[in-house]
Amino acid sequence: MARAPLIAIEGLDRTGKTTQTSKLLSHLTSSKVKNRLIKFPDRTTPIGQLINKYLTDKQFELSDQSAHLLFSANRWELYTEIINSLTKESTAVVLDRYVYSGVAYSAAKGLDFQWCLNPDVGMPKPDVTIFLKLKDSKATSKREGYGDERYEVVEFQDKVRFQFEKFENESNWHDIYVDGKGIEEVEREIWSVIEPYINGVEEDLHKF
Ligand code: NYM
Repeated sequence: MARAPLIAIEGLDRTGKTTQTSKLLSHLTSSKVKNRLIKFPDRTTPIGQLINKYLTDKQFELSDQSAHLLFSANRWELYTEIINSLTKESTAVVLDRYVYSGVAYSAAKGLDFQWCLNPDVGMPKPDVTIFLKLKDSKATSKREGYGDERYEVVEFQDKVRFQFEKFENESNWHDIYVDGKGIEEVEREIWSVIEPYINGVEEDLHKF
């Protein structure tokens, strides 16, 4: 028996994740695959609202550890929904950021990598992860609105990228470079990675 796939789209800030995630959902729908999007942080939940304040209000201070645990708690708020979608509802779940972002952003601040992963232990592992990658992290700093939120600073993004790269040996992790490519070219590359998974994956869910 097969179940629906769990697909994660990861990347640094402003690499086009949200645009590409919506393109991917359209491809899934055209291929008659039931699908849903979950974006992390999910800013609509009670914990998500606190995270939104933290990200947008630079006067609102939290310790790095507390912020980290809130991001993880925000994923646990959606745990049951994710599992039910994949199993009971045969619905592919596309995640716009996930555990990898959680670890990479906090470890980039200097928190211990394994400590950062621990609160997410038990969350389902994606069947396939796309990492939208930049050769030059300055490339996106010219995008409109860059710097509005906490973390949107080129030097910090370089540190985040270094932490993300520690996950590159995860199974089913795919790097896709975005610099100098048009939206459609990246969209085609993503689809060629995802398409083999859309008709279902082996039933067992792997966990972090
Ligand atoms: N972020 C996101 C974290 O620091 N930890 C996490 O666990 C997650 C999911 O939130 N700069 C950071 C990365 C982004 C910020 O995400 C908001 P987005 O995708 O820009 O809304």
